[in-house]
Amino acid sequence: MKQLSKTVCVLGLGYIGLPTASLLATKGFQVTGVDVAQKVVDTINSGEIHIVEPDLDILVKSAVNSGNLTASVEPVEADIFIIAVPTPFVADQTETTKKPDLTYVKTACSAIAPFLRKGNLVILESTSPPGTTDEIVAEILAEAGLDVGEDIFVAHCPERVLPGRILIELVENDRVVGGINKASTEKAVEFYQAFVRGEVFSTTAKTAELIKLTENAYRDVNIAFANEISVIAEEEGINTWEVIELANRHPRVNILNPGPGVGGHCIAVDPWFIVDRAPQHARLIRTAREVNDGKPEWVINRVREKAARYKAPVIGCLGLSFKADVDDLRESPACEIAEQLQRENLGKLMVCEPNLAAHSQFELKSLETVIAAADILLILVDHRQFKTLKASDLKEKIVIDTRGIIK
Ligand code: SAJ
Repeated sequence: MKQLSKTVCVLGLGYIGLPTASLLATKGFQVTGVDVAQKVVDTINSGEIHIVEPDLDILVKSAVNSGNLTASVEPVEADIFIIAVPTPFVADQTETTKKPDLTYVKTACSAIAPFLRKGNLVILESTSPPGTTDEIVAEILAEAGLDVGEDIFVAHCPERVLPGRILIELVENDRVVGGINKASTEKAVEFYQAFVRGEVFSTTAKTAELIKLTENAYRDVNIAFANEISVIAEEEGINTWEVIELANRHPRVNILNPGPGVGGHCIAVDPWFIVDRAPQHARLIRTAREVNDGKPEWVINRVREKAARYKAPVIGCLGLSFKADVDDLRESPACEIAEQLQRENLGKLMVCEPNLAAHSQFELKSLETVIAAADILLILVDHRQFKTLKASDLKEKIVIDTRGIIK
């Protein structure tokens, strides 16, 4: 693998930017990581981290100690700029379609424009609607007065890593790189080939943007199918997990896992970017979003039915994060359910989330405490700590297992 002693400036030190910045630093690049939050910058400069991700603490510490990674609130001049900032929805939308909010991308582009020099490469990794790299990124960068495409090169290379496996997938996954022109694509491909073991594929910027959205919409549609089957099965009194397990023994069937809904900042968000772009055609994609977004309410209803049997039930909620073994609460259906149960005051709520030290709304309890006290046990996340639970330990309780972990 080639080692290049180039300088890189990474904008956004979150779940993608920080692992990317520290990986590059340990591969010999001189990296400046930029974040708007001073606290994040200070934490990283002291060799610590502000997010939970396996082995990231070790990587950041060694990157910072080597002198190759420095965090800052301001961008610096560099050979390569990587934009890894969030692309959420526009806040407070009452519409049925949600619109992407590109403010952070625009702000990051404006922030680096004054630091651009001839020969620089700018890569957008943030998930973005088709056209963003060509129309928004390239146009803002042109404010630097350089010829975009000739003097500076611009490409989109969507991140594809799975939280919980980020450091492995950053290196192992194939990547799709789309430049605003051929020269941009070539420069960006060369850069990724220096540290990615997977294959790096070339395309256009707009195609790369749609590929990323397609990947997450594909997953969302398939999870929606599993969630729909689970509701149908449960209401028939049939065990969902048995249906899926045995249906999956057919050689051409591979149903995903139902759950309490779909969360995270990716799969619950990105399909809307397609719906927003093509509302008349994206019918299946929209319906999948609605099915998955409707699942928490269905789970809450099951709790309401069970709670009605008690005068003052203790409801134990296991898990708050959006998926197993992470501390990330973004768009988490588990959080949505726990918050709604608290609002409705159906009983005494007790919450266990082993990946968080504290939560602003819930007083977190140990697994043992919740299990001992709960009349109704609601399993919302399949954290490894919960997977050891057995049906025989929970005999006296009503168990609502949204993840199918109790055998
Ligand atoms: N989920 C289910 N059933 C399943 C699989 C997942 O209910 O069978 C739920 C999870 O519990 C979670 C949500 O879906 O709430 C999403 O979890 P995930 O692990 O499938 O994916 P993310 O959001 O952590 O990461 C996804 C990945 N995309 C794909 O797998 C196509 C990742 O590779 C992307 O980089 C990431 O989105 C992103 O940043 O876009």
